Amino acid sequence: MGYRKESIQGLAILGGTPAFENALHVGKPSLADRDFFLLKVNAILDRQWYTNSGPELREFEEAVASFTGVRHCISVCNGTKALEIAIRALGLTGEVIVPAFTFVATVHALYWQGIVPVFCDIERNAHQIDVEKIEKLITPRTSAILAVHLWGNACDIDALEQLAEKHKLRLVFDASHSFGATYNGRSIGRFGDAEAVSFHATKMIQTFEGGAILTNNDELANRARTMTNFGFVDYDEVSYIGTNGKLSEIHAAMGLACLKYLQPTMESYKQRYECYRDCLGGVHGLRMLPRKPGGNYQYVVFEVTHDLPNARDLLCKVLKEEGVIARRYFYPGCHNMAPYNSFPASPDVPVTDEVASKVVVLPSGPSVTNSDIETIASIIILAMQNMERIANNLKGSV
Ligand code: T4K
Repeated sequence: MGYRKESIQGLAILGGTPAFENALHVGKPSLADRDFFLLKVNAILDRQWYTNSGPELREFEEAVASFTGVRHCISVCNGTKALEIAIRALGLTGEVIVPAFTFVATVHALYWQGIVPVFCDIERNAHQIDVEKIEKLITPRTSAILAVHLWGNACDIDALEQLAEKHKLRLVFDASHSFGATYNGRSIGRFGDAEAVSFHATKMIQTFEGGAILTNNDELANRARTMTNFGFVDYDEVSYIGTNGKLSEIHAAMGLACLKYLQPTMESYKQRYECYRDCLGGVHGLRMLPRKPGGNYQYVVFEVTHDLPNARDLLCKVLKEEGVIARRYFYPGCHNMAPYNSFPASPDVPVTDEVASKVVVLPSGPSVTNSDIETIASIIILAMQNMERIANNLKGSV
């Protein structure tokens, strides 16, 4: 890191930035047992069975299903595809209610299938979909609610299940952030009609790229698995439209290598979260997002509540110049991104708009040490104390 106290205080800053790949990033990949992975790579090469439901994939799916306590795990090539296939296999149509504050893949997965996303606001405390605002968005065209367990915390599953039941809607969860998290003591992955997880390189369990559909519904699982493999139910027999959503053997092997380290990985995320809380809890102008019981600690999320309206962006700029790549996830909100920003009616999502202008996600991957966190915290504290001066010095550049 290029941290220099004098430079920040003098605010002549912004020189000597380290190379991008040497900076501290939000999403460094999780630990994996490297020797175990390499042994598996050799076995895959010897076996010459590289994809199409080989032994590594089957073992990975069984391990994920057993860990989450769900009947079926259908692994796919990424989390976006997991959402798309779940949506399609459930036969969703018309409109689906989805939070405006999420990674854009959640919303794209709907629109890609010709389904209109109807944006719901989030609640203020933990940024989850605001269940109380859903009911007024339901129309005769609504087929489902697609809720997101944002930041590794479960959303209000009981209330969502009741609402879905009352209105006879399907309920799907985007659990991309939430592997390893629980809700009332039960693993995320077991709720709703289906849950979609991501095993992207930046996630708690990663397969380079990857994802899975988790469900207890046998029929849905069967359909999703068939759709993942072009719709084939037998050699030469296709029963419905499918796609190529398969995860390869080498990806599955990486997943197994990461699963071996799941407990220490989760523990290390918790430890870094607590270090941030100890260093930055109570700093004026900052609010650390609370972790809900059972949350997995994957994301370290703050809101910059400083009076200056662009304080969050100024802080990100200072951090970047000091070699810390903090992220403004999920700015500016999906409803403000194309093509959704040209929908005829703008959604009423004031909390999303406010939160999107305040959130900063700090580096918390396994390569981030306590000493890195202390340094990041020092930069942030200095920047918060000098925000007006930073704003003057950077006028026009942010
Ligand atoms: N739903 C939700 C709620 C999601 O958050 C996501 C994905 C999805 C659905 C879709 O799942 P996938 O189809 O992706 O499986 C990243 C991830 O690419 C994305 O998976 C994730 N959510 C999203 C929150 O973050 P970007 O555009 O921020 O990625 P990028 O390349 O800037 O990487 C983030 C940081 O991680 C960088 O600062 C560098 C570091 N990094 C990244 C990679 C790929 C590494 O250190 N090593 C790496 O290999 O989207």
